[in-house]
Amino acid sequence: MTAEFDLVIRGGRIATASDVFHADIGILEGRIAALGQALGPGREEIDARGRLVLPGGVDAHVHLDQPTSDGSVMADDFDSGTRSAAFGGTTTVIPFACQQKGHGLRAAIEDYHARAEGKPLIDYAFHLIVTDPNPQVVGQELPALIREGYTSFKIYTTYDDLKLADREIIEVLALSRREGALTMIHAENSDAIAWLTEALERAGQTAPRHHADARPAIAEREATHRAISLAEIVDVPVLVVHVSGAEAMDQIAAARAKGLRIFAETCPQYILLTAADLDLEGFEGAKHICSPPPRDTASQEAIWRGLANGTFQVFSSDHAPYLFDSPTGKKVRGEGASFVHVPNGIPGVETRMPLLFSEGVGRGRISLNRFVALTATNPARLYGLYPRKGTIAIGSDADLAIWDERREVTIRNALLHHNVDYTPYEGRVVTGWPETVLSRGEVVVYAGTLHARPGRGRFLECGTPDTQL
Ligand code: DUC
Ligand code: ZN
Ligand code: ZN
Repeated sequence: MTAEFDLVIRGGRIATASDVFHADIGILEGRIAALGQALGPGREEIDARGRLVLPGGVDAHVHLDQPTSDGSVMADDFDSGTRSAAFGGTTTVIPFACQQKGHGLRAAIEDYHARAEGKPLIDYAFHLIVTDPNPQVVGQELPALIREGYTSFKIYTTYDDLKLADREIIEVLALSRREGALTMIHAENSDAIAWLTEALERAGQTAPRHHADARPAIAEREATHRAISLAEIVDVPVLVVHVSGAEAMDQIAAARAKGLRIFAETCPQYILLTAADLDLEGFEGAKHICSPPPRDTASQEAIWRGLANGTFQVFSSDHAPYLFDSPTGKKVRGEGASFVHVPNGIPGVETRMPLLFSEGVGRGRISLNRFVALTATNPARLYGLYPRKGTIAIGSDADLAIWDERREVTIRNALLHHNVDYTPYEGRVVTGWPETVLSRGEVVVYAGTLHARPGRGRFLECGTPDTQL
């Protein structure tokens, strides 16, 4: 019998953001060509009976090979970072191309494309980080780049080399409104953090755990409230990234209850870590320094509520890969340096989906459909990649992950594929893991082994963000 499809995935239990059903998936030329019972033969076939078939994840907040200003070096480039993503069931990543103050955005884009050249295993797009929204950038560069497929950008209210003043935030929001782009905002009050940090340093309180004291939830709440208010004044949607707990989340929930289109992202560290993880023996707490910092167990519970009730639309890793035991990583200023000099960020691109699956779906905190929405469909929609990415539908790219939902895995850094020398989740037991992962119909991970070459991943131009979620 001649083959009707390049590949048929047979008999799996398929979940999308809205449905769960048993079907075969017929794949032709990298796309899903048919969904049905007893589909005709494929040139190749994968038996997925007893397995769960999900859309490949879209990790919309990933830092790869991003230059830093403190001498540290990100441990993952577009090769190791995308490989690690794929092994964790993710088939699209959206890292950041960061504008250097005083330089244009075009230069940043060219630099990041050069960094990616020949390396990605899976498909990728770019968010821009806008650090210098001068009239040339806002008036000319950004509108042109939005039309070229860079339709989302992150702005900061903190970090001296990144932060924008309120007037600059308003200019970026107004541009997003005019051009149909989506602004993502890192919301923490910079001056409050600086004041608290100086007081802690004067008192000699510089151990990693004081990072959490320097960046309290109130500072995040204030900046979140301000971001929402500015977006309301401009009358444009905004997405608040890496929300850490109830204080900021309540601002978002209240705004959404008023009918404002405020979107929010959270990350594994805010449901699984607390500030106590910054207070480990010696310098170990530095492994968990990220911003905003993890909070407490009540915050974790609040975040779970927000994941379940739709306050959060997106669950990303904020993968920021720094080696722990290295002078180019967390110890860039030596072991025992003040928390101020520890690079911010933790790795998590590979563990993002298994952790949420196990802790969320496995423990009955969120439905399987909500899991798919948070990890794949909603980020694809919000960042203009849907329905090509983020779902299982006829015509969509065949980006799929076949999960063994019963497989128990003890997370060990040695099992992971990133270039970082630790995972914050060492020793944690999860149930459910993606075994086989396809990108545009090509098997990239098969039964836990790598099956494709770096460089096959394609750059994705993003369309207009769908803010009707
Ligand atoms: N915080 C950020 O804002 N970005 C990277 C990592 C982090 O902790
Ligand atoms: Zn951030
Ligand atoms: Zn980040």
